[in-house]
Amino acid sequence: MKASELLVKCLENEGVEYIFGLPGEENIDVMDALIDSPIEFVTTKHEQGAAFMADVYGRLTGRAGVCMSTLGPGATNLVTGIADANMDRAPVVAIAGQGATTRLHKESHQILDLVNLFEPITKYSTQVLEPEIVPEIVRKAFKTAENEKPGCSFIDFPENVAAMEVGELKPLKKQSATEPVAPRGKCTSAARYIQQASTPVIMVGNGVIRSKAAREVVKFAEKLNIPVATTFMAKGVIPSSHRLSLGAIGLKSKDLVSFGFEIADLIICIGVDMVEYHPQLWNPNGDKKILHIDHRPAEVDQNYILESGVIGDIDDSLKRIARKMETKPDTKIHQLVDVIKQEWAEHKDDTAYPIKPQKILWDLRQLLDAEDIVISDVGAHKMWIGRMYQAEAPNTCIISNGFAAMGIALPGAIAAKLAYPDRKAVAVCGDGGFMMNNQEIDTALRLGLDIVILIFNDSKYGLIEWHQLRHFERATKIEFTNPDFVKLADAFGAKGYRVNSAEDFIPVMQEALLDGTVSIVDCPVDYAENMKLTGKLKSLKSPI
Ligand SMILES: Cc1ncc(C[n+]2csc(CCOP(=O)(O)OP(=O)(O)O)c2C)c(N)n1
Ligand SMILES: [Mg+2]
Repeated sequence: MKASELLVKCLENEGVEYIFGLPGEENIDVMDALIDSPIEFVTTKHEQGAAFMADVYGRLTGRAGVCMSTLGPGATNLVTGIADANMDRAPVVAIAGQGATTRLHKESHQILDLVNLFEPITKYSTQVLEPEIVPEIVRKAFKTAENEKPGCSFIDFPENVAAMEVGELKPLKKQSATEPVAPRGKCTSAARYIQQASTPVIMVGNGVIRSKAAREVVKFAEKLNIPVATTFMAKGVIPSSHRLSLGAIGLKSKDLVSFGFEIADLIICIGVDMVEYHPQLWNPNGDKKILHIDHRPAEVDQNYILESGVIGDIDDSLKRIARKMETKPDTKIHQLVDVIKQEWAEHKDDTAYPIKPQKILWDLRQLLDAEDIVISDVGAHKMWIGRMYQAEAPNTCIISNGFAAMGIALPGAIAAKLAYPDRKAVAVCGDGGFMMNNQEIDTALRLGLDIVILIFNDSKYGLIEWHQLRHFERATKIEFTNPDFVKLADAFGAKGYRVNSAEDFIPVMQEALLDGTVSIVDCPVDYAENMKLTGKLKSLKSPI
């Protein structure tokens, strides 16, 4: 057996279904070994697309998504997607071919020190220097990527090592550690802090989704009667329609939910990770009492000083804390729930065109089932989705808010459809982000996937215009020209639609969702709403 065949056996042993990537000269041995494997290699049009697919696959399944490239330029093309996965805490294993070990010591065609390149954007970055160590390296890569907090592993596989004979080595047994539980004293003191608090609020982060503790969070909130706000990356942990849901927190400016945090005398942070949302934004004076319930100790931050931390399996901690607790009375924060929900519905009957982002998202919600998946790209549309899209279940609204890289949504929708073939997958993109990875339409078509790409069309880098206007009251260099998206769809062999009025949106989307192929919906959006929101939030008076 060759080392490349052993690598593939090790990947099979890890339960890998798909490898997203691009073949190259230096990974031909692995590509050849894959012919005899049940693992499906998904050929993408760009390595960045492959990395984003692995990223979203990992985030949705909790099992490492795998992507592969060749050396040099193939590997550098992986970088953005890998950095995104690593910072969004999505488990990914990236493998790159490399030149032979006989030429790594000198200047040589396409040779780059990949282990060092990937070091700051992974949890583990290594090179296979001997064929015998393949089983250990693969096992370690998956274990490291999948363990809390998840992230990326990178394996550099030189071509001469890949071709070497290894004899009959076997993959290592898959083992995963059981999360330790929190000490009893910590649960008791957490219960005491909550008991003493008169106006507590819960803030939930993506750690809850990763550890599949959403149901327990809802039970905990219900038993204690405490309202819950989620980060953008934790949308759906508590259904938006729930009587205790305050929606999501994530804007840089003050928002309705901020009034709840302002008056709260205890903020119970569950699975919260500050890469998702900076604590300075909800605790500007650093004086809030914070209870941190998570798998891992909190990051050090002057705006995140803890009253107490409960470190251990989240599900278990919540059960044990709740057991000691009585239901608490309603507080003023409860009154925010209705105010926030009224705002989601404010523009549902608006017929203005271009369409208001609020109206698009309201209508989109009506068209999708609770388990269908929306993947947001990065831009102004993400802010609206984060703030207003009503997610009803965890992992049904994927937002990148750690690294926040444009271009994730279309490859992400491909991964979502592969992970959950029975659910609908809608990539909601800005026109800028869509154009960064639109070539993956071909990948989706080749795979025979039905996905809908909904483009918020403003012919601008809308979010940047919004920032510029907020800071300087004028904007620069944010405009661009789009291709005709309907013709672009046609050129790929996909379906293309243009929304010509607000009333058009639902029927067009209904058709697109039923097409059974890749459909692109070009939807002109009215981003005048961005600055209107800024103005509104600036002069917001507390409704409670
Ligand atoms: C890869 C990448 N480049 C640049 C940025 C900075 N950035 C964030 S949003 C944005 C503009 C997004 O424009 P578009 O995709 O059209 O979405 P819109 O804001 O118009 O909804 C930019 C340039 C980023 N997050 N990621
Ligand atoms: Mg745009």
